[in-house]
Amino acid sequence: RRPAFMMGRGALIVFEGLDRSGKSTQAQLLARALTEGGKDVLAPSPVQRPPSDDAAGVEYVWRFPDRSTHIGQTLNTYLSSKDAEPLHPRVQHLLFSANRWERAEAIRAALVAGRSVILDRYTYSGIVYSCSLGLELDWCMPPDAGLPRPDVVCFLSVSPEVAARRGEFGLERYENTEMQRRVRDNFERLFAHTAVSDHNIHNFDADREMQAVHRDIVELVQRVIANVADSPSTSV
Ligand code: DGP
Ligand code: NA
Ligand code: NA
Repeated sequence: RRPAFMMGRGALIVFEGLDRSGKSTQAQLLARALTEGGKDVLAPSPVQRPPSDDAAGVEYVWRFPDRSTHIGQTLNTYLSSKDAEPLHPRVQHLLFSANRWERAEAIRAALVAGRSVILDRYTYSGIVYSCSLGLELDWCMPPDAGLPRPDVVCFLSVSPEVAARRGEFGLERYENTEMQRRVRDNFERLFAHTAVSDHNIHNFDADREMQAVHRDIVELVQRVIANVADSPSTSV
């Protein structure tokens, strides 16, 4: 590895998609591929841990919601328990956004240190799930304004048929066909919005087998990492 002062910044790589689109699997496969290829990454793994100086070659979870923080635990209780205290959609939205802000500085610090960061869900899920609960797109976007802007967004597109074959929905809130259909429509709406359409969003046909999807993602991300090295990190 080159010493940090000789390296350009890292890339912010975001995975988005419906529940059961394979985001977590692809994020982990990518992290492993980049790490083995000598790239310095902060990335998803089954265990959620904060970043540290010895992160090189080690896989980390950067999954939103990050359920390990105080706010994350509130969200976890709400998502996983049917008889949790009700949370108004606007309150939920601000908590999910705050949960991303809790990690903003650490993400930026990693990028500046030349380490790429892989995120399993980010602002796009945040906006889209909240819109699917009936909130207005233009109300949902401002709380995330100023968060580190992704260098690439990998959207894993899965058909309802294939998603259904991947097993029953879990027991969590929002894992039902009706909600997922709204979420899919709202991802389309958001990606067409002028504030977002120039983000580097790529669709991957995630109906294909895991390794085929993975190969396409690695090819794209390696180009992105090479290109961002000399450019400053910006904000959403
Ligand atoms: P996951 O841990 O990836 O299974 O995500 C948990 C659930 O929370 C999933 O159904 C998507 C939803 N979600 C993720 N981020 C947000 C957000 O910012 N706002 C809302 N309302 N829902 C979110
Ligand atoms: Na889920
Ligand atoms: Na996931």
